[in-house]
Amino acid sequence: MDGSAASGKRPQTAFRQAEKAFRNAHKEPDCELIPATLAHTLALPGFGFPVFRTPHPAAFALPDRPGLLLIRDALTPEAQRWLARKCLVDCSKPPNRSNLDPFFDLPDRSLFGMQDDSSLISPQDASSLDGPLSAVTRPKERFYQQAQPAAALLPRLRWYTLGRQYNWTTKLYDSGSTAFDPALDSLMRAIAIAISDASLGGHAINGFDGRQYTCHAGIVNFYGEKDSMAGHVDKTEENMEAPLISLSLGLECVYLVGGRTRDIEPSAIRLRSGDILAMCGESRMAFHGVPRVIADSAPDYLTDPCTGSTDAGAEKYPEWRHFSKYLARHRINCNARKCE
Ligand SMILES: O=C(O)CCC(=O)C(=O)O
Repeated sequence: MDGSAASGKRPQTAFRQAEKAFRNAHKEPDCELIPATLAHTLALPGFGFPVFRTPHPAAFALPDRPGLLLIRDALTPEAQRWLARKCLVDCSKPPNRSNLDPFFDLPDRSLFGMQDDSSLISPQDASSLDGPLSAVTRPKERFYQQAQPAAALLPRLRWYTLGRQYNWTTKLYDSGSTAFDPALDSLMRAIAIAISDASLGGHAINGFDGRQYTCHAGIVNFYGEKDSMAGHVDKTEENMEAPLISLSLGLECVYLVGGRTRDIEPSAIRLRSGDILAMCGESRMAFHGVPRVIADSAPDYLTDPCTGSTDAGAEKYPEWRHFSKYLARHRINCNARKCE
């Protein structure tokens, strides 16, 4: 009899045990990645700069996680800087919603673009929180919140929702809808097309026709070095055949992916900046999470403050040194879903 049975406590699930081992004991990802076959090229012409390092990248699958597909180091350094600017500036502002919304009256600009602005951002006024979202996310601590400058709030930013706005409490897309960034949509669609008909040893990994792909919803997740994301399944989307496409930027992380229940021991992958992960088919129903972000692991082409100034469109954004400072200490995950 194990200790948990004797004490009457429920034993920890295999997923929970793995989360703890990878987080606290710093266990290293050890899963076997098997080369998979992409049937189409990875290409996005007319973007103004090369987006993908090669049209025929190395793709990998996991033998016991059907449907999961990893394309290593797919995005060029310039495309990664482009995506960082999209995630931190263009997408991180109203009307998209963030984890800070219930607590602060956020301005119409991104916090990232306001770091040198010393004006204070006020606590959210409870009377302005109307409708179904506010009923479930009413800030409990509003009386204790102080006004804050943007630079102090930025480390507390954990996510922004894109397109159809996901409500973490109701677990529905019931919080309105915003326009999905068209360039980001094109990028995700190019990936969806490239991974159509991907296979492993003659067996299909993804049977979804990427030409039908469009981004209805997405999340930009921001992780500091100590942050994690608990295991969960993304199953709100009506369309579970379309892949969930997920891009990594900045610090590396340990990514766990298991099966349909938490009792299945998950596999661990190290995700790096520029990687594309697609959850297709069966893996759309798999528990997954991020138990650990790995410090000091971001690539030089993101952390070097002197890089990026000649990138296409760079003049519209804050100087790269601000991004380089952020990316040296953070991981960004940008993911997209087709909902119907
Ligand atoms: O950060 C990641 O790679 C995973 C994000 C995720 O699982 C989610 O947003 O549902």
